Amino acid sequence: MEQTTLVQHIRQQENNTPGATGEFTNLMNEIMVASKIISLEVNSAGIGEDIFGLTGKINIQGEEVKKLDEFSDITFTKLIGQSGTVCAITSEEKDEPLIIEDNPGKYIFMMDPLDGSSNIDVNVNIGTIFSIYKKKSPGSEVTDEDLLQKGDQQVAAGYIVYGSSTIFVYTSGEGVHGFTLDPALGEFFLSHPDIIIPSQGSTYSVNEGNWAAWDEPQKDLVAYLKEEDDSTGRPYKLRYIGSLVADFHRTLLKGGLFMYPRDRKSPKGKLRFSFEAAPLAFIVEKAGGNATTGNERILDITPTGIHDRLPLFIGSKNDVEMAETRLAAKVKKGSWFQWLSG
Ligand code: AHM
Ligand code: MG
Repeated sequence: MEQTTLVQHIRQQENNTPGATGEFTNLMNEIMVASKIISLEVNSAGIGEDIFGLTGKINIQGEEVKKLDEFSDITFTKLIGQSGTVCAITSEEKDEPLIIEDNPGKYIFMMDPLDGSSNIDVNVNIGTIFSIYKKKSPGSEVTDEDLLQKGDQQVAAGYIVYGSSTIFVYTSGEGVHGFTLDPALGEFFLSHPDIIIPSQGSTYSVNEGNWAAWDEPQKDLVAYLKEEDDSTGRPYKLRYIGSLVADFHRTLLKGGLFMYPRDRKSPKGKLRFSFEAAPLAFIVEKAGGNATTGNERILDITPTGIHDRLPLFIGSKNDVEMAETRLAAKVKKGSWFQWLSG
């Protein structure tokens, strides 16, 4: 049986793009290599060197042992920064963007190098999320016009789940495709071509421990999902891993609704626009789903800072629409978050 590798797939997309120079292909290849290195490191975490978070240790080469999230950040930054394909890299791990002055390329790379960090040391799935934009501003200087682009300006986005197997999912605008790493061959093979999210699911995914800090519309929405009603398929099942990549991956394949609403502790929301919400919104829309803040399409948003946070409702089209409709119907004058957001 003929099997398509990730490298072949990326090259095919380049061949189908008139005027393509190969720069995007090179960038994607570097992302792939970095993800393989991190996959190997994640899968051997705990063997020998203690990489689970105890910094200050010295490894056999006399270097300080990095935490896995730091290791991922450094690996992606090194490989992509030297690839000649990007002029800036922003990372959830870094306060400021890294501007590439030596042999810059035309792309901007944004990443959450290892998402779900609370799950690293308990052997639960973690992942990488990335997003690619093209430099917009004229001249060689990288400006806010380049770093703070509207979500729908993404050229490509993807994520890698380091789980029972390592899966690389990406879209460059034409369909969403998933590749599974064959650990023996060290190669990603196409395992999930043209992913389409079911228009409705049967699960909801949210940190319900935050209930007391939610406003009334959010409580009403979750209470509604738990009611019994055969005609609408309720109650929904609850699934929450606490690693966005893993919760999103399940939602993409099986359908359903993932939510991280604003709450009293995080009045703006917890998840970040550039590193989490926007790339996953780009992917879910290309797979036929929806992503909103509860009342605004994520991809219509232009961030004001690289670490902007916002509420996220993402998943099956019907489920996200249902959530928006219920939230809107229940927003009453005087609800605390209306008051907060003026
Ligand atoms: P991180 O970037 O520090 O790992 O935080 C993001 C994670 C997401 O993976 C996940 O969806 C969410 O935080 C879980 O948050 P909580 O523990 O509040 O439920
Ligand atoms: Mg994160």
